[in-house]
Amino acid sequence: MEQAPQRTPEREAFYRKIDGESMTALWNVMSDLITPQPKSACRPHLWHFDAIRAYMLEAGALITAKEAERRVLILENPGLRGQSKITTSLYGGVQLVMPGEVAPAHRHSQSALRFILEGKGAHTTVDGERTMMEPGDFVITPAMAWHDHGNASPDPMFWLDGLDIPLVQFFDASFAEGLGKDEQPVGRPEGDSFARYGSNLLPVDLKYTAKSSPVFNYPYAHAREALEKLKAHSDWDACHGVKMRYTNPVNGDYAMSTMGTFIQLLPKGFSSSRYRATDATVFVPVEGRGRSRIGDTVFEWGPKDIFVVPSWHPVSHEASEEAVLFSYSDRPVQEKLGLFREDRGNA
Ligand code: GTQ
Repeated sequence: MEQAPQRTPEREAFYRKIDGESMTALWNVMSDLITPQPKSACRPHLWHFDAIRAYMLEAGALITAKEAERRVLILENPGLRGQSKITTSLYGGVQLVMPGEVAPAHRHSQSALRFILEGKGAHTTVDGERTMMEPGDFVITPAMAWHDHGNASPDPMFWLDGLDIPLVQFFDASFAEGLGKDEQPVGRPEGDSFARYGSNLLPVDLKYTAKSSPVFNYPYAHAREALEKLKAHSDWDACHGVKMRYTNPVNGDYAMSTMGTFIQLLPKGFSSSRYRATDATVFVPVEGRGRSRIGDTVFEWGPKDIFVVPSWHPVSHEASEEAVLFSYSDRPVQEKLGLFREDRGNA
């Protein structure tokens, strides 16, 4: 694209005149609007879990989950401060539920994913079914599903919340309501959805039209076992190691329609090729240690740290110990709209 044309007194006078009529000249803004490559305000960033955890426990002494509705510290991308965004299109936050607490039932048009960081024995109830959560589990709250969280365990429970808040905001499509009580009634036994939809089986006459997967807890133990099996076959992807995406078993699509979720294993000593893609991605190491180079920035990471790779920034990973990384991005949306692009560095 060409640079903006020169400004002259006649042109300036014209711009002022049309400005009063709520109009502006395309040729002055064209090169900012239609860029040859993605130009993002989003920046690479890493939050250490130890720091997040300490601040969260401070927040735990300041406010209850009930009063806060959700006791969450938002992870704000440093290039997008004040906007409650971890990337341009997605939200990230860390939620704490203390022993004995309940985060009261509500529902909204935003979809949420939970990725469990620490603690065992807290639960979430989604549309009448309860699931217990453990570290590494990926749990879904679909759009407009009633949900409340509780912790009957003796330990604080921490998880990462990923929501499509900025996408819903972009479309001005936000709806939300409270149930008016702490907990919704539980109508199905625990494990019902997993047995019905998550066992390589489906109900014989299933007519399923919802956008989100009917499986709402993808246990870490299952994902980890698959990765363990797959790493033995050394056909590791040069950019990703062994990388899998979470799927909706009904149609093989992403588990959620607005956020793609992934789990990958980097074998010890593995060093990945540079990769870039248009989906800015939030990574959460679950096990192991390593480092990621994002453009000129290098992050050393360990379990439960959280880092962001912005759109079209080249990234490469190195695992000093065998590592497992969870990640999420807006890739399903970009794919559906025909916008997703990737560069595996071999072009
Ligand atoms: O747990 O329902 O981080 O509604 C932000 C908004 C969590 C939740 C967040 C929410 C929730």
